[in-house]
Amino acid sequence: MPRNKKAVSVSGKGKRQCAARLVPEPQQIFKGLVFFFFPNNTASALRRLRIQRALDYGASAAETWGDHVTHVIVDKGITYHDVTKHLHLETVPVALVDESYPSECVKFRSILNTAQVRFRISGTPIPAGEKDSTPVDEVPASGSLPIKPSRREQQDETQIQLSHTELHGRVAEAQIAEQQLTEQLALMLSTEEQAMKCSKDSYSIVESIREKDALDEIIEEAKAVKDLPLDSDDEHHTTAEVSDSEVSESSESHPKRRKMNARRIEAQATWQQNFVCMQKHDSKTNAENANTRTIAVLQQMLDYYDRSGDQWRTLAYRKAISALRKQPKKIATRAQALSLPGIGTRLADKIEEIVYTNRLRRLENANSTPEDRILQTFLGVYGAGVLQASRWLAQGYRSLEDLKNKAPLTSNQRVGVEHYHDFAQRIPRNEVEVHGEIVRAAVTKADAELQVIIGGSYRRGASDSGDIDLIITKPSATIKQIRTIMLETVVPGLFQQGFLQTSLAATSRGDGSKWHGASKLPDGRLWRRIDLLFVPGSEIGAALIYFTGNDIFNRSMRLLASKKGMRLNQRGLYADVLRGPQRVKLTTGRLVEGRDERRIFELLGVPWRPPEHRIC
Ligand code: DCP
Ligand code: CA
Repeated sequence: MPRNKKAVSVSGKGKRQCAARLVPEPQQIFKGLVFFFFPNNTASALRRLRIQRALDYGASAAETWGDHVTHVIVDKGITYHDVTKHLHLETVPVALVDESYPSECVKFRSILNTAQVRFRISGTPIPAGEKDSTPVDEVPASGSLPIKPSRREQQDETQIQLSHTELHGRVAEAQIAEQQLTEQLALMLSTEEQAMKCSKDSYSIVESIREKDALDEIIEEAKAVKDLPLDSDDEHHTTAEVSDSEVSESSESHPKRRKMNARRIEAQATWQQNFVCMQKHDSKTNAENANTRTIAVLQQMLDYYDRSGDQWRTLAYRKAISALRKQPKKIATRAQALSLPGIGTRLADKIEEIVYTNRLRRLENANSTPEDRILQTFLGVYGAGVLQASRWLAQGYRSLEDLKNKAPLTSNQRVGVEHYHDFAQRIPRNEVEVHGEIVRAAVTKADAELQVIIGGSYRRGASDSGDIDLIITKPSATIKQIRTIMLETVVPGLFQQGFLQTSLAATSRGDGSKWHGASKLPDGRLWRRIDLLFVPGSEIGAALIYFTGNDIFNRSMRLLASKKGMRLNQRGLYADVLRGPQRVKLTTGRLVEGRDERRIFELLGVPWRPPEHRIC
C-alpha cells in the first residue's frame, strides 16, 4: 500500500495520474518546491518516471505555468528558446535545469545549485562575468560535487584511470538504480494492459531509461578507458597476449603470421612497460625535478579535488603530476605540456599559467565562496564523505562548532569533529616510529613471535604520514589467532596504559582484519589516527604490497596481474581464475603466492621495487 498517497495530475497528451509514494518526511528534499516539467505530459515512460520520483521526494508538479512554479525541468534536446517560445516569455524567471537535476539532488539528498553548468540547457544566457571567471563546473558548488568531469574536460584533460572498487561501486549503484526504476515502472504500469506491455517491453523500456541515466554514462566512460591501469580483477585481456602454441606451431610455416606474431610479441613487451609499477618512482623523482614548483601547485589542486571526492579529476591530476615528474627538463609552455602523455589542453593551460605566474588562479578560486569553504571543512572530518558533508551543509550547519553542538553525530563523527585539528596534521616520521615502538613492545610482550611492520607512506620512506598503518603478523598464525590476541590482550593493554584513546568503528563491512582508532604519545598533545592490520603469515607478502602502496602503484600491479590471467589482492596472487560472460569471475583461482613479496613481483614479471620506489 502506498504511503501518504497524493494524487497529482499532469496535463497534456498522455495525461495520467501520478500517485506519489512519499518517502519519509526528513527525506522529502523537494518539499515546498513546484516543478514544471517540459514537455508537460507523461507520454514518455522516462519522463513519467522522473516526475514520479520528484513527487515521491516531496515536489509538486505544476499542471500549468504560473507564479507558483519554482523550477522548470527540461527534457534533453530542448533549448532555452523552445521553452521561452512555448511559455510566451522573454526570459525564464525561475530556475531552469535539465532533466538530470532532480535525480542528482536525490542522489546527494540535498537541493543542488541550479546554476551549475552540468544542469544548464542549451541556449541559456550565460550570466555576465562567468566567462572570465572560473567555470561553474570547475569547482564544486555548495552542497554539490560533480561525480565526473564534463565530457569536454574529460577528453581534454585526461586519460582516466578508474579503480576497481570505484567502478564496481558504480556498477552496483547502477544496478540498484535499475532495480528501483524497474520496480517503479512496474508500479506505474499498473493496469493489465500496461502490465502486459511492461512484460513485453520492459527490457527495452528499462534499457532506454538506463541509456539516459547518469550512472550509465559513467560506466560507459569507464569502459572507454578500460585499457588504462584499473584496479580491477575483471579487466579484459589485450590481444597482445600470444599463446605458446600460436607462436611455435605456425610461425615458421607462415611468414606473414610470423611477422604479425613478432609485432604482437613486441607490443606485449612494450605494453608492460607502460604500467607505472614497471618504472622506478621515488621521492627524488619529485624533489629534484625541474618541475617541482608546478607539481606542488598541481598537488594542492589534487588535494582539493581529493577532499571533494572528485576521483576523476584527482586521477587526472595525479597522472599529470606523474608525467611531469618523469621530465628531466622544465615544462613551461602549453605546447610542451600537451606533448606529454595524459595531459590535455586544460591541464596544459594550467601548467603554463603556473610557470609564468608562479601560481594557479584556479587554486585561489577553489575555496572562493563561504559555502565551498564550509564544505571543505566538513569534508575534513574523519569518516565524513561527500554525501555527509553536503548533507550537513544542506541542513544549515556552518561550522565545526555547529556540528559539535547541534548536529546528531555518530560516535565516529564526534571523534572526527572533536579531534579535527589533530587528525588534519601530518605525523613526523620519527613520531610514527615511536607509536610503532609502543605497539611493538605491547605486541611482543603478549606473544614473542608476533611482528609489527610499519606500512603505508612510512614504508615508502615518507618524511611524514597522514596516519599510522601497523601490520601485525606472525609466520605460523592464522588471522583468527592474531585477532584474538590483539583484541583481547594487546588493545585493552594499550588503552590501559593511556596510549590508545578511542576505537573507531569500521565504516564499511569489516572482515575483522583491522582495528581503527586513535593513539597519543605519553608526552604528546595530539591524537593520531592509527590502524592495526592483522595479517596471517601466509599472506604477508601480498599484504605488504597492498599496505605499502601507493594506491596508484597497487592499481597498476593489479591490472598487470589481470592482464596476465592472474589476480592480485591483499591476500595473494592467484592464477587460473575462471571467468564467465562479461568476464564475471566464476572462481577465485589458485593461490600461487601470498607469503613472499619479492616472489609476487617475480611472478608478475615486474622488476623488484623497494618500497621507496613505489611513489607513483
Ligand atoms: N590503499 C590502496 N587503495 C586505497 C587506499 C589505500 O591501495 N584506495 C593502500 C595503499 C596505501 C595504503 O593502503 O599506501 C595505506 O593507505 P593510506 O590511506 O594510509 O595511505 P598512505 O599511507 O599511502 O598515505 P598517508 O601518508 O596519507 O597515510
Ligand atoms: Ca597511512
